[in-house]
Amino acid sequence: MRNMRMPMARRRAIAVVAAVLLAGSVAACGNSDTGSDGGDDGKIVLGFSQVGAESGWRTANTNSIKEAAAEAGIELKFDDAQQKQENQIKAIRNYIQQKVDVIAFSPVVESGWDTVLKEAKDAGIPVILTDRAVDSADKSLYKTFLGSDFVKEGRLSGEWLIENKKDAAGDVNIVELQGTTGSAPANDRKKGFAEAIAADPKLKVIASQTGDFTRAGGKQVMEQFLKAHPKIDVLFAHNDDMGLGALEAITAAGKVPGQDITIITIDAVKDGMQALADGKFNFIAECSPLLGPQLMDLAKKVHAGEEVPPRIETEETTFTQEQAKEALPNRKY
Ligand code: GYE
Repeated sequence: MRNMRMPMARRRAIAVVAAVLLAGSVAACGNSDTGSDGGDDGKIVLGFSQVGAESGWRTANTNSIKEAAAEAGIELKFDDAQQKQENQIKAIRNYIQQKVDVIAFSPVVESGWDTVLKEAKDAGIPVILTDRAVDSADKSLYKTFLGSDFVKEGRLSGEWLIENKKDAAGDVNIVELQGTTGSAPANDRKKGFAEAIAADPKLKVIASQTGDFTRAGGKQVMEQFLKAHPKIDVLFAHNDDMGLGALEAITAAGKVPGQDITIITIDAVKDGMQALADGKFNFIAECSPLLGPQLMDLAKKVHAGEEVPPRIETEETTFTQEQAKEALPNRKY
């Protein structure tokens, strides 16, 4: 009855609001019931924020994601953050505004994600961490983390070195080229390696600095190491690219890589495997960049509201020079 006494304009306005609300809830139902809406053509829309294009690994990872999205019929929105966290946060906020169905990203560093992840959660958009982890205490901010065990990669590298240098007389001087400061692979590979070599007190890390996962960085920092330290026995590089850059510095300093200096790297991309097969590197712990197909699978599942395991680990191996020669012809990246 009271309604009847309302002015006509007011009643109309309420009707419009109600209609909009109803339409909104129908659309939202459609979303969760059918498991697809987003794209104009009904495809799932996945917003992906990539770290950058800093290494051979990253290029292979980007290709894998683009190819797998096309194959899975998922519409991919892709952004390259050029190794900057602020660019990643911007990209994620854009994806939230565009109401994509799923957000995935490879966090350049581990810290500082809680605010933007909370925004995605409040917008009801599921997030998948790809390749690298975040250190958020609230695990409900993302659905799952797909990627490698970086601590294990560091540990396997250290264990190989212990075995390789078990008969060495006197101190074994190690220099370390770290990945991007604050990134999960740099933190974890350093940790795993240090834990493993602690078992043999003659193995000593005499210098450790970031080369930012790039060839240029690896070369530049290795030049400094060679100038500052007359006796370097081992180089542990957190990825192939920095090791490849360091090769140039080592050769320029008149030393023979793989002989005068034992070189251990991580990734096992083609150029790294070639250096290993050629005797310039001595050991590589593999880290697979081919995460695309699993990521698309997970995107479909979280979009459909299915439960997924909170951690999905990539399967990996290690390579000696002999094993690299054998594996190289069939390497995909
Ligand atoms: O090892 C390195 C890249 O996050 C696992 O990032 C990845 C690392 C990879 O730049 O080459």
